[in-house]
Amino acid sequence: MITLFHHPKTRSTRFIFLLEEFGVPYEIRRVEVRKRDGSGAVDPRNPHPHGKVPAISDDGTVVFESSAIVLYLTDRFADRGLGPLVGELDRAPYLSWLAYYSGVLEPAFVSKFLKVAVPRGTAGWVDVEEAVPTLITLLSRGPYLLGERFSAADVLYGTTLAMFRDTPLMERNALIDAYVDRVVNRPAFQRALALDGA
Ligand SMILES: N[C@@H](CCC(=O)N[C@@H](CS)C(=O)NCC(=O)O)C(=O)O
Repeated sequence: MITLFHHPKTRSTRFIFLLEEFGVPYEIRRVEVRKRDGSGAVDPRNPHPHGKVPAISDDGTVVFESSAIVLYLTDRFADRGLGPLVGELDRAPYLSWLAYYSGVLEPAFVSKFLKVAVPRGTAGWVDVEEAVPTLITLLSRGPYLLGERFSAADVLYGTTLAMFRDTPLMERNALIDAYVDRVVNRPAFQRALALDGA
């Protein structure tokens, strides 16, 4: 049984979405997190090494960090077809875009949000102005990151772009809009909002 360590309206909400997509039994364990205003503390019940959410436990086996959790779950529930497996043609782009999510896209948005200029050629990531067009090019080839196939990676990207598309952090774009709508209109996302507990 999967346990999701969760706090409402955070990066763990999208894992309710993902677990709803899988349709497997899971429980949500609400934990507290440190807040942006400096309040709060690391919750000792949360197995993430920095008390961040999401983290999961699979009958005691802990996985933390969003991209790792996505990969773990798609391999663990391989029959659900939500991620290409070893030996499948799309495995390479799947791994690449999962790593890109945490290694490039998140740092790009967070740097811009914090008004930190990304030092070209030095940081391991690029700025939003370079990252988003890369995604637009990708999405011009198909409705999802892997082309015709919806995968768990779209849960990460779709929910992230849903959060930022209406903000000054990125320019509005029709392809991104259509992509985000495809992802957030899925019934599992609507169920996740109801279960979020916010
Ligand atoms: N790199 C982590 C980021 C997780 C993260 O920063 N989560 C926020 C909530 S959206 C959090 O737990 N913040 C509390 C803290 O940093 O102590 C991941 O992608 O899973």
